Amino acid sequence: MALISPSRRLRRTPFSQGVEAAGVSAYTVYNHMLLPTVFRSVEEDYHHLKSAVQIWDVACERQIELHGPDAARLMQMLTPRDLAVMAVGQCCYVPMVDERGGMLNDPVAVKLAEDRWWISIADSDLLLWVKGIAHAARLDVMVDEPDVSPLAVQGPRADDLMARVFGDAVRAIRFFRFAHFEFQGRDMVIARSGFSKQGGFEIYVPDHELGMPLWHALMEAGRDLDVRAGCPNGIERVEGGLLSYGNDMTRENTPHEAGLGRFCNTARVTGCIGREALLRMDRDGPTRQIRPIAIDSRALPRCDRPWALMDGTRSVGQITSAAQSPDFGCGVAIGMIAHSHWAAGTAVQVETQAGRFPAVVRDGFWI
Ligand code: THG
Repeated sequence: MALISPSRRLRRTPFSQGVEAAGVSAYTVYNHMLLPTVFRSVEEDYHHLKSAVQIWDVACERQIELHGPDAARLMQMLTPRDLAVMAVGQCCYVPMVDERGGMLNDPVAVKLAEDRWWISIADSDLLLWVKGIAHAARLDVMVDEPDVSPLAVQGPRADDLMARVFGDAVRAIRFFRFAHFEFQGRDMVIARSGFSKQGGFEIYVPDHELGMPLWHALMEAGRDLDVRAGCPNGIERVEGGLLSYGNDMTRENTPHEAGLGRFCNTARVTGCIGREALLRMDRDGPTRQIRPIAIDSRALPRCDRPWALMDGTRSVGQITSAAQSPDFGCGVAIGMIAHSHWAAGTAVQVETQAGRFPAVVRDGFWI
């Protein structure tokens, strides 16, 4: 593939300099920003992520800040997940839908204070929707994108590395909780979260100038832990069933189809957008849904377009993410498949640009 021309519209991050020095070999574009996808090779990065610790430039997980008396009310308008039970210091994975119940984003909500929230967004222009809602509903709340850039520390040695830079107190942070720490005299929100199943943290870096000093401090402190620059890994995240908005689900899908029905408390949440549509979906149930699918393959082409899922000549769904797994010795995939074929054990075929492969629906993801 040809190169993509950089320009102001394709934003660099506070860590881009470190990423480049570490020898990044491929990027994708996410929220109009650079997101590394490969350093050495996807396979080598994968084995290293599962055995050591990596520093990830995930600044493209942009924050939408809600601040003001109506922040909590606006937040609950934006998601069918019940936020009444959410405490300050907590993070929540929250589906967001439009008035028809179509997925707009699947961000992580971060409750900083009763009247101050961050929405840590996936790849869609959610800021425009949130500003539009706040304005049209005449809410008393500031909606903005602050200069806050997440840096993830992921892998089995993440706790040890983080303790060296921030102190042993980071070890006490529970999953999807955060606490405040200091780095060079500045406050940083640190959460136990991240887009891998290997464990780790996300540091919300509060301005551009702190980016490279923090990057260097982590790299320095982790030398003997074999710390490396890394990025969300295309094999590991499919093994773990972590969904990618725009790939695995779009505005054409409901949270129920995306398997995110468990994060919707629509009956209880009276003020959320899309409520009527979601209640109908609660009643009827989806006719297609995301499933883990094992492909009988030795190697797979790049899954850069949806692959048809076939039962003979009949199309029964599509694969939206897939990769050959070194650890499981098969192709691992995320697919949207019709009710008639979604039962675990169902045999199907996958139509790729490199030909047809046999596949089987699984009852759970690999990790
Ligand atoms: N971290 C932060 N922001 C993000 C992401 C992130 N924004 C973009 C994108 N990732 C949002 N999508 C996801 C998808 C899955 C998870 C987090 C964000 C995730 N899921 C866990 C799981 O499915 O096992 C836990 C979900 C739960 O139980 O609450 O972590 O990664 N800051």
